[in-house]
Amino acid sequence: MPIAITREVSPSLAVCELSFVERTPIDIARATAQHREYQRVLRELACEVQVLPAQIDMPDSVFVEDVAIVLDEVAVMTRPGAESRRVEGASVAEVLQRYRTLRAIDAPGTLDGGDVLCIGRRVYVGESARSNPAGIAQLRAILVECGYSVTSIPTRGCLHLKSAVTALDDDTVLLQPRWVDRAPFAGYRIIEVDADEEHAANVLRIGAALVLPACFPRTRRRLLDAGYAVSAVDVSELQKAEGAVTCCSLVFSREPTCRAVR
Ligand code: CIR
Repeated sequence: MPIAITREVSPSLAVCELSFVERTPIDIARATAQHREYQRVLRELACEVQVLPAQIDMPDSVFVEDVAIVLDEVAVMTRPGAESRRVEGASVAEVLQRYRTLRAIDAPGTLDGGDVLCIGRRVYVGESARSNPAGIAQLRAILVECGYSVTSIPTRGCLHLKSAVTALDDDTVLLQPRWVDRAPFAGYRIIEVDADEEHAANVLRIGAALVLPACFPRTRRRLLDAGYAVSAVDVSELQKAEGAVTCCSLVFSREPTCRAVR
């Protein structure tokens, strides 16, 4: 059973960081209800959902994906690109250290988990406003030790690499061609998002199942037609905070396959 670490919506979510989305009012009660429904869907997909308490002084802390990268061998605590988010990692690290050896990205490196896409033994890292070359180099050094290849990929016009591309299985990616080039993913089958659903490339993969925001029915149709099982969740209030579905959890298997080498 995979573990999914989540954190309750902060009452201060409305003052979140925003980069490519205009600020509009966020209904916190609705965001909380949507987040609970998201957690329910994860449980339905056989995840053991762990819930950290809300942090009033950390507006973006519901987006736990950005503070850590959890692989079978190691968990890497990031140093988020937005300074306001650098306090979020400590309580997540407390939970993760029960399951994995922890490593960390140090200054001057910055890295957001939303920029890190793992497909099998391949790791793709977005060169974004949040993840800098020093952070990417540190991640590369840690993961190469564990036997992963690490490829950095420029993004444009979006917050993170995983805003632009996510994996549907180990051979297929879902991609928004406006925000990332297809070329680095030429070895995969590429499904593009529907042209009218700009933000639809961020899909959460739990085993063979996929979770997609409910507001992208056309892309969902494409995925269903390609044979995937897709659960739709309404995350409209979290999307106003520039969040999506991968960012609200850290999903990993309980048992590491081997220990990190140092
Ligand atoms: C931020 O700008 O950091 C948050 N408002 C949204 C983070 C979303 N994270 C993600 O998609 N991995």
